[in-house]
Amino acid sequence: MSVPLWHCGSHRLPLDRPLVMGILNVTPDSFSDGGRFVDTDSAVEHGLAMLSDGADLVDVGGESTRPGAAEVSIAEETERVLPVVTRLAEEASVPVSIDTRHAEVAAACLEAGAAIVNDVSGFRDEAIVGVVAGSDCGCVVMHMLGEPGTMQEEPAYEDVVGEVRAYLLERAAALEAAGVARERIAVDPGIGFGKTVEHNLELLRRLPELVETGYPVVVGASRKSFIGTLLGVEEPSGRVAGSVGVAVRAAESGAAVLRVHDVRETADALRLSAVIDSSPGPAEAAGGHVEWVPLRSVGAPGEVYVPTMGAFDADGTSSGPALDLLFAEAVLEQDRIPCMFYPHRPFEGHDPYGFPADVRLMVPASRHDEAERVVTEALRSRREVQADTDDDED
Ligand code: PMM
Repeated sequence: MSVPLWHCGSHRLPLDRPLVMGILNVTPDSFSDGGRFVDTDSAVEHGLAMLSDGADLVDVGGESTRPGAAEVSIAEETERVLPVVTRLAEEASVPVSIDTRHAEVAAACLEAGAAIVNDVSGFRDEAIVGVVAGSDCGCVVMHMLGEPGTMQEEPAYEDVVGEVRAYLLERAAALEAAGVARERIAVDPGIGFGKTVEHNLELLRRLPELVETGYPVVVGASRKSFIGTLLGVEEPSGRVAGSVGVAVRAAESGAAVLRVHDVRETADALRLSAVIDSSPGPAEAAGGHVEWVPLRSVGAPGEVYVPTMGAFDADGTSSGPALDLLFAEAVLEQDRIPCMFYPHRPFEGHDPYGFPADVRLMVPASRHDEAERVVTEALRSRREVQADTDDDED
């Protein structure tokens, strides 16, 4: 079974487990982290820390869209985000996303290496559609009712899920008509954007209806006010546990990307939830051998581990993805490239090899390209030897 991929510039993000998108607001006035990362160095440092904590993507924003936020000019927004996007695109191994409604900001950030444009207005403006159509970036199409300044003034829907879904499909179709490939598009119901507490809950409860559209679904509920209202917690920093609960629930409902402030907490919770699903009980029962790696060490401080296995099962020429992975592990060990399995090693001694879809071979981000080259080459030679042997036998 092939894993669906989200195409974002040169990145291909496998969607066989939920991805964590870390939020980096470079604004003086966002509701949760406003004012914390206004200078470039502290913003970049926080972005890299989120990667060590397990973020698969970083989303940089320079305009607060909370009701009542001060207007910001395009020049000011660009000045806030561009240096941060530029540095992160250079230093981070994961895709950098730019959260903007403005074509000029999007264009400048794509030029600087951003791989995703996240538009909370759902690409309503022709100009930003033109910018993304002229690039190969990923696109997050979000639903917002009205405009940020007034969106929370008695928002009303006949059927919130039906209307949000229809809007997202209509905007995605407009992007596709402009030349954006379907594989590049993700959709987002826009939790808190022109929605009451009840609207947010209904969107989360009926999330599978958005997942059914076939587009990867992004959910951004982190620390938002409905969580504060429901828990009776005024301070956004007191909403972490509630936010993690919502993220895990959204992932179980099929969300592909969780946009969050609390990366480590969310990534840990999602990993544990995934491990329960891929628990190797049957392999152990069959006398197999299972080796666990501490989940936290995927992204240990100072060294970010990234998957390097995508090509192995896509290749399909060998006796199975688990054998390919074990072969790749041996090749990497020979070349002294550190690697580990996440969440655990394929089950040796178990026939057929137990292989939950989301086992990955991880290598340090800094050695990813080298690892991919070495393993691809080794797999190719093995295939050639195999083909020669087959010929001799004929
Ligand atoms: N929420 C905010 C900003 N940008 N983008 C997407 N795709 N989805 C969201 O839910 C979303 C967003 C506002 O929240 P923040 O201040 O926590 O960033």
